[in-house]
Amino acid sequence: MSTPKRLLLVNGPNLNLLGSREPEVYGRDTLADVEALVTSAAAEAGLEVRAVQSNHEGVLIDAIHAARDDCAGIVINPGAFTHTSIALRDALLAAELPIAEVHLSNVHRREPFRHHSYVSDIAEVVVVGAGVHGYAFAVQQLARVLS
Ligand code: CA2
Repeated sequence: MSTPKRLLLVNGPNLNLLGSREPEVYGRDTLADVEALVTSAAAEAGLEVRAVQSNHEGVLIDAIHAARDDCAGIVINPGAFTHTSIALRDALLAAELPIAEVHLSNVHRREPFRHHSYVSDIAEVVVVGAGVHGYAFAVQQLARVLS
């Protein structure tokens, strides 16, 4: 039997606060709920998940570098680093893995500084404004890309 393929789930700064503040913007689900949802959606597609959340750019970059060795794709909500981090973009490019970018909120209906993403043009899949369900959809679409 072959080894199951693995996805890296990356959640960026402040997403550890999910469910505790701003429910009108980000919903009531917690980060643990998101990780369970992604694990379940991935299992349905025969994929495993390694989850990382950090408020530190370098920690996220190290996790993305490590994914190159043992992951088949990356599901990422980079949080505010979406709009600022060329370093994160470079790490994603270096990983040479298919990327699904997820945002809980519809960033295009928010402040202009949230309209630009350093990730979208290097992602296979971009899902915005679908709340936590966007993560499950991103997994399904990434699985399709990988199959
Ligand atoms: O909509 C998204 O998923 C975002 O990536 C969330 C980021 C924001 O900077 C992006 O523009 C869009 C912010 C995550 C903050 O998460 C919180 C969750 C609960 C309470 C406070 C912050």
